Amino acid sequence: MSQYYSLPHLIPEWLLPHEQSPGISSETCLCTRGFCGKGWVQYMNACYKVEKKPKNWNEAEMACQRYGTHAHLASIHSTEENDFIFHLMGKPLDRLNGEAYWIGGHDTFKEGNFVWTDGSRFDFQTFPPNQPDGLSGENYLGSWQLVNGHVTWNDYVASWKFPSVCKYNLRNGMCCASHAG
Ligand SMILES: [Ca+2]
Ligand SMILES: [Ca+2]
Repeated sequence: MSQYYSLPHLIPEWLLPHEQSPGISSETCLCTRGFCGKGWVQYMNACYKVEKKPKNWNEAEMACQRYGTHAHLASIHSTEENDFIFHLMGKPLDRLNGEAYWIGGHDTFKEGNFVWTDGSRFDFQTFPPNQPDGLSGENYLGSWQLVNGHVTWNDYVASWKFPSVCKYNLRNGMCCASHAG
């Protein structure tokens, strides 16, 4: 990862002094904008795709991977990203009628130790009180439940059928390669 990608999201690109941003060329900057595939929506340096058709968690993850481009069920790393996806999914509010959606977190390797299927760090979480409750087989993260205005997650068994959200990161090499044909 270049230094560029580790910068706080809230700093607009044009505020970055060039002399302190080695590695940012006009080419890499171009490559981080507007290069999501058709049907994907860009937010920051990643692309997202809504999968409306309900699937179980494993099917949902495999469906994301079938898109190639290193796509997986979405990992989420900030409140802003979590809120973005909530709106992208169409604000599903009736969780009692299955209106949750799958994201890429699971704790199948070690109970209570959640990881993301895309391999990124599990550095953000937003669970309501009493979740994750780690009930038998509840090893897969879905969003949501609105608690005090926050979009929160729950651990579910994989067999629930929910819509899902795929994500892939825009990487310089990948988008420049596709740009070059
Ligand atoms: Ca668990
Ligand atoms: Ca649970």
